[in-house]
Amino acid sequence: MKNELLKRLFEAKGEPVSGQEIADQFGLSRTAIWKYVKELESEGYEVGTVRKKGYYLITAPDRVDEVNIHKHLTANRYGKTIRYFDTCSSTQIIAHEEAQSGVPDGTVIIADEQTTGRGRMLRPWSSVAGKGIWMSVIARPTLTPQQAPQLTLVAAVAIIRAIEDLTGIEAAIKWPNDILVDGKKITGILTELQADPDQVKAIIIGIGMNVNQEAADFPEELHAIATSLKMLTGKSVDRAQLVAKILGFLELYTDIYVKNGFSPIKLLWEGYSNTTGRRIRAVMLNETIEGVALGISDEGVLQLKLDDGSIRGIYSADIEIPN
Ligand code: BT5
Repeated sequence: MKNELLKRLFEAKGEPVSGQEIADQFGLSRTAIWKYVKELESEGYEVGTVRKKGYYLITAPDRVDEVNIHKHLTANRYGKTIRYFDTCSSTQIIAHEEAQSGVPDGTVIIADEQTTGRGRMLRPWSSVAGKGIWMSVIARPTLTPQQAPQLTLVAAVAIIRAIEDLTGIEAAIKWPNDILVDGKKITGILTELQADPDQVKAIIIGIGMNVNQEAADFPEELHAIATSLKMLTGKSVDRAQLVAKILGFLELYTDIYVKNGFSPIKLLWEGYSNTTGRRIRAVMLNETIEGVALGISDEGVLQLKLDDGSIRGIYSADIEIPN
């Protein structure tokens, strides 16, 4: 009901909405509606009252909840169902549980703050309150498990397009899962799989994006390697609008991948890659090798040309760019 009231306030675009009418429609008392208004105010919404006319919305907080995201959403499936948390351990953990309970394709788990956000190999992911986008999309594309890792690359392209559309910033992709601006990380992607041997059940696409942080919001060890959209432009960005943009592009490019294969995505991806043609170092669990990055294969595997002329396919690594 609170969400319904909020929706009406938004739709009225600052004009008063009659508390009596809503109360009648939902079989509630006017006091009940007033209590919901008070709840909204405690969440940071500013609501005004006009005698005999009703309530109107003065300002809304920058919240990444369902109502705010739905104001901007253009996707058909992605983001239709959104579970928002003020704070949670990790949206990735909740998304895994939800995926097993059978939620629909495109369900989004999103939090204002994560207390134990994580990256690959359980590395910590800094997820302070009110400043970033910490979300996991539960996608159920008809793909084989072998085709699933490419979804990281599909997501990277979608995120770059969304950032560019909303801020004009041209970001670059560092294979496989980093989005960088001026060499500093602005977004990390963590793609995890739930699958049978021959069929994907769910791909959990975790996206961590730094949006409105100032330098001081990052822990000391990230100062040299992380940045945010606000640090780059000096302006705050509406996080809910950005989430909606990301979901729109993510649905678009996932559908293109499922329908037409990886080639069209690969083309876009290579245009945004900051490593193609450069000498790089691939740090893997058991070895570190250097060579020239040639690009990616149709399987999303990084092709590295070693100094002896041989070509190695890299499936998973941290990439460094030597000086
Ligand atoms: C990643 O891992 O880049 C994937 C991050 C995915 C985070 C999202 S948030 C929503 C969802 N829920 C989760 O719990 N996770 C996902 P990786 O490539 O392993 O990079 C991790 C490294 O990035 C860390 O070791 C730090 O060096 C650095 N790092 C941590 N927090 C950062 C931040 N906010 N911005 C930039 N770099 C960060």
